[in-house]
Amino acid sequence: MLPDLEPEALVVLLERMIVARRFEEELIELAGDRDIGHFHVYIGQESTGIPALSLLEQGDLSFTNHRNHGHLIARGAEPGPMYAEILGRATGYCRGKGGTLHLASAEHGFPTTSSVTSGCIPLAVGAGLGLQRLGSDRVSVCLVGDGALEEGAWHESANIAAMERLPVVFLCENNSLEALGQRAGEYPSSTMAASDLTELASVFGIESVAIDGLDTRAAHQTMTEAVHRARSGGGPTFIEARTVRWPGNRPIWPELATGKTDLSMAWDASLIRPEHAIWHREQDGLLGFVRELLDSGCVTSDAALGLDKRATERVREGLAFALDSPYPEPEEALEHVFAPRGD
Ligand SMILES: Cc1ncc(C[n+]2csc(CCOP(=O)(O)OP(=O)(O)O)c2C)c(N)n1
Ligand SMILES: [Mg+2]
Repeated sequence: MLPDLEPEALVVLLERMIVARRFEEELIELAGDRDIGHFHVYIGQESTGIPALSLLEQGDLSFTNHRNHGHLIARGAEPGPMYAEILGRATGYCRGKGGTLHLASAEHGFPTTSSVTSGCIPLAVGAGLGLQRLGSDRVSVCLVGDGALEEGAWHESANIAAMERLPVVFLCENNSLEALGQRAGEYPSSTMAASDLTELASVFGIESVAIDGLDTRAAHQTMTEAVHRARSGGGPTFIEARTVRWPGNRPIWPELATGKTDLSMAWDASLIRPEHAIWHREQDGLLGFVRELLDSGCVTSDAALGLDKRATERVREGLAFALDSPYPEPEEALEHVFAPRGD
């Protein structure tokens, strides 16, 4: 049981985790039918980002990367304009000019998104500096993968964040632990000399902690402490969430390797087939969270299925809205691209 969360709040977390999962399962299916360009999915990391980001408040800023879909859903973004953005439609959050790789929504606390690996780090630190200088108690959250820490931008930004005691939380989702590497045909993520990623932050004197990315409670609790530290002038925190790479994320193009998630597997183990059994039994944070909520009596299996039905309908309605939406007019190509000159 998550100690400081009411049952209603836990159900909201579960619903967001299901929406994030269904959103991307539909997306992968769509990509099988039509060419929508390259994209990355957050499947398998929901148990980190959803509890961590859902606790942010209005005015808190977050800067994410190429694996952003779950992060936006965590902060309340809607499937319709997200799909529209991915499909380049005028009704997307960035009017179709950002696509999946630069999917951002200022109204949900994502001013801009960079898929340049590590690009969001200086953006988040700069925003933290701005918030501090303005005397605000808002925080800036930097969402990166382990690969981003290979870049020089990490070291410069971490140094400044530490020296200035900036209100920044670095949430690094390390999905390299299970990766078999390039020779096995997998996507390379990071190759580090450091044996422990937290050392890359603690060397600057930044408070650093590693958590199990499948542990929803740990993600929520650690983020709560980090945000409190940032809001009260205690400076930055680095959280490394050790996550398991979803089998469908092993090839460069996402595949529905484990099929569409059947939530019933959480309470009926006889539905788990031998293929990917370890994933379904132990490594899927969504199924794990359902089990946790069932055990603590927060939801029943019927209630979980009801949430799933609602989430799936919401996602499908969003996709229909996006597919029905127009492309931007060619005359709009240069609108909202450059900041207006202040005279
Ligand atoms: C500067 C730069 N180099 C290379 C790439 C190509 N690229 C896209 S995702 C990725 C891996 C990033 O790894 P990580 O930050 O750990 O994120 P993950 O995909 O593992 O979640 C790379 C190298 C890029 N986007 N930007
Ligand atoms: Mg990675």
